[in-house]
Amino acid sequence: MADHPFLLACRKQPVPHVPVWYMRQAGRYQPEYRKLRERHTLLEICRNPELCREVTCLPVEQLGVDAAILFSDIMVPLGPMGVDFDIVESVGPVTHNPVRSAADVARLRVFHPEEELPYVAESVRLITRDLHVPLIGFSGAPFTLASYIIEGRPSRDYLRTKRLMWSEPDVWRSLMEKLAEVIVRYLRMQIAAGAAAVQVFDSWVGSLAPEDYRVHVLPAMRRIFSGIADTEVPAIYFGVGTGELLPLFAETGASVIGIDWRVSIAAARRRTQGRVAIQGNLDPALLLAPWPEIQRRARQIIDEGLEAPGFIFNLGHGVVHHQPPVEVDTLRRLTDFVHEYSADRIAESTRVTARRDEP
Ligand code: 1CP
Repeated sequence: MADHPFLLACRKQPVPHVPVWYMRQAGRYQPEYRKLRERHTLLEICRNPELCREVTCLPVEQLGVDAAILFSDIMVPLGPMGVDFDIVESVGPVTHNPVRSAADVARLRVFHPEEELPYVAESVRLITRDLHVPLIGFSGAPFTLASYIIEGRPSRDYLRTKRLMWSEPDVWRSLMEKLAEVIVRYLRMQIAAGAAAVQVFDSWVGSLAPEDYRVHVLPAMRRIFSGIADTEVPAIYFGVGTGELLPLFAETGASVIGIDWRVSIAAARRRTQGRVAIQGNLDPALLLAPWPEIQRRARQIIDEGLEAPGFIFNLGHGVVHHQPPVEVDTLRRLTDFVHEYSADRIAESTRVTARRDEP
């Protein structure tokens, strides 16, 4: 498993083809998932290792992707911290007891995931028992998790979150530290159970100015990545709209940075000074476009990705939930295209290098 293309790319080592997986590759666009969701809530699937295995592995079989991602939600570890939440249909995570004061933060419990979330480790063990590609474990990042528990629901502008950050910096720091500690423990549990890589989702941190990110978020991110560094599994850090934050992302200690479609791969490499591998960045809306347009844009991304070592093809954000849905066939075709086109390009450049080296 150590020399699987996905893990090689994470470590910026040579690959036979560009590895590919998709954020939200398990979800509503799949008829099988929609069927399962008629009988089970999202959290029921997360808590049941057999169902979790089924949903996690389905896209690997259906799409032929190079990695699986544990089926769960970023809210899961907040439950044992004392956050009372639901995942509401067509809304997302809703917190019934939002965290808005020093006392609210003081009440949050830093717990032992092995004791309180044993089903997550059990799912990882069950999934990795016969999975033939690496399993990515994951967690939400402190800022993005804080945004859900402070706002109480999905937000557009994060006004309460930013107000707390600026007006009570000590309370904010304590919240970031508690979340970071829980995240380190939670990721370590997934790695110990068999996750071959982890991704930390900071979906909404792109709402911050670089100065605010540096002061109010970066310390917690460094703590997270240094807290799992000894495990030596690749750590991917992803956010949306983070173009201006990328130089600071390179200082977090993550080994791979996930970018969206608003920033080019070349710019991302420059801004991170080539220190990390890059993952991305097809606009997920393109999956609703005609195939020739998808193919044209995928080709551009692969060409750019291959200009330096360390590239993983992905979307710039998750597969969209749309009516009519993204077709499973489109993602299958895209996966095959990424593999075939990149393998040809890599084989060609290897031949050119070999010819050049001839005496
Ligand atoms: O039942 C459903 O289908 C509802 C949609 C859904 C799904 C499929 C939710 C509610 N969560 C999930 C699973 C999930 N969540 C996965 C596993 C699927 C996979 O990748 O294959 C992952 C990795 C997440 C992580 C997650 N949850 C993020 C980070 C990634 C991202 O998309 O930015 C975030 C922000 C959430 C919160 C959340 N949970 C659900 C929704 C609809 C949302 C977003 C709400 C919002 O817009 O703020």
